[in-house]
Amino acid sequence: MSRLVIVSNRVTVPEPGKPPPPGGLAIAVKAAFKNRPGIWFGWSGKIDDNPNTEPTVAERDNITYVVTDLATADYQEYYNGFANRVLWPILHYRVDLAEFSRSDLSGYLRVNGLFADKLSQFLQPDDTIWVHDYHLIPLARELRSRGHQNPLGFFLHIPCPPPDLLFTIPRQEQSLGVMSHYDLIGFQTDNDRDNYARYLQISGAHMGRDGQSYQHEGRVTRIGTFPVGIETAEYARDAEHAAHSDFLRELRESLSGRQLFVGVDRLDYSKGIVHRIEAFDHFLETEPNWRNRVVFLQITPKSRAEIPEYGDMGRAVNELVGDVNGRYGEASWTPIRYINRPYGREDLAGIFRLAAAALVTPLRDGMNLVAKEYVAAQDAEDPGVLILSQFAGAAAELEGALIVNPHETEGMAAAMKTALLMPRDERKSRHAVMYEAIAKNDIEHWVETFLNSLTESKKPPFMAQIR
Ligand code: GDG
Repeated sequence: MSRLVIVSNRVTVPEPGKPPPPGGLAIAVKAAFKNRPGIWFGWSGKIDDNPNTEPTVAERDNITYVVTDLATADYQEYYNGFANRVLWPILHYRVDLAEFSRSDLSGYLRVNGLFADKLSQFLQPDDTIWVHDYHLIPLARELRSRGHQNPLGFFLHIPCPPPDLLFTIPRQEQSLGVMSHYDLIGFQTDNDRDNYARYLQISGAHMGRDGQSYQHEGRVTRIGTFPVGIETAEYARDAEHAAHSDFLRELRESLSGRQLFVGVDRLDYSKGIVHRIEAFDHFLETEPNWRNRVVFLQITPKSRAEIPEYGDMGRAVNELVGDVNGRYGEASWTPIRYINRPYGREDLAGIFRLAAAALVTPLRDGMNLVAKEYVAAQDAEDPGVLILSQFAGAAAELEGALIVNPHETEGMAAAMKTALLMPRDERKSRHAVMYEAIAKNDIEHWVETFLNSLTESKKPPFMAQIR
């Protein structure tokens, strides 16, 4: 078995007693190493302006963590700049929030070159390299230009919007346009993959007959759909276990028989937290009978706090939560419990199991693992209801959810009521369909299908299919 080398923007070396930071990518990627040894390379999360500092190497289980620091300008231009103020908003359909500068783009390209330089010394010719997410799109070109001919795959964790939106990225040919140096590009949904294929066609790429591959300067790149999953069985076990913890007992007692709604999201404008609270407000307004009978727990660890749009959004949520609690709250009941700290994974699993409904209502999301975790955490005999945005990638797989449009306040409020009143038989049948889907397409399935497809991409019969 060849070694697996995974590259992602941020890599956290596990420390005993310290919970990993919240974020779907790291959780998914870690699972790739379960049955194979390898290297996980990326940014340490530290800033260091000395250009001669060597990457730090740490062994944990069968993973060799290799992490490198970033200089202040790199951090500002690559991470806070082009990646998170251009690519993140535009790929989430929010052109209105994008802020482009040429220096940020050159910082983005520079850091991709820097990553390639630092990673090169650790690479062996038969390593399989898997690059993750929008921060590192140009990495393949940088590695190829340094002579690496390894199988190279890329997975985009976030959405890929239609070409009209992709073309709003200034100088997109320098960032998105350089994907042809990969052998395989993976997307979360068919919709994302098809959007990218249309972008390629419009850009004049030489497409294969199947419409799922293209050729550029002698290299064939395949594109495909690989919906990311979770460790379904383990998560279900953790949730069952957590249901008996002291933490859960205290939470249950604090509800005094009220029903629980839960939302868990990084503090990010893509997650639709403001729209969700407005819908809960509407629900309490129009369904006075439910006042004092339901509590909405929103767990929202802060993220990307240095980016102005995130600060603005954080303030908007604070204001709205205060407003709703002030209008409906009573001495013995707070409608929204809003928390800006992460919880441990087991506690979270227990909360999911206790909640009558999860509100997973992003305005756009590549997949959304919280939706899948909520389903995994349920007691199959008395499960809760998943309220899920039609704009989360997960909606393509979780047919048993109550699907909502997060832009329609009344529709979301109606779904909240439906969830609370749904008979047990219907909850069970909806849950069974969803559990089956996430058990079949779990995280191991995701890893195996992507890596097998990457290996296939390198085989000659496939290459012969191109016109
Ligand atoms: C990106 C894409 C895609 C959250 N709060 C806490 C906590 N979390 C965990 C959740 C979940 C993960 O973080 C969040 O994953 P999501 O998928 O919901 O969202 P992103 O971070 O935006 O992830 C997304 C994903 O990559 C994978 O491809 O699904 O579309 O945007 O696992 O449970 N975990 C703990 N405490 C918290 O307070 N322990």
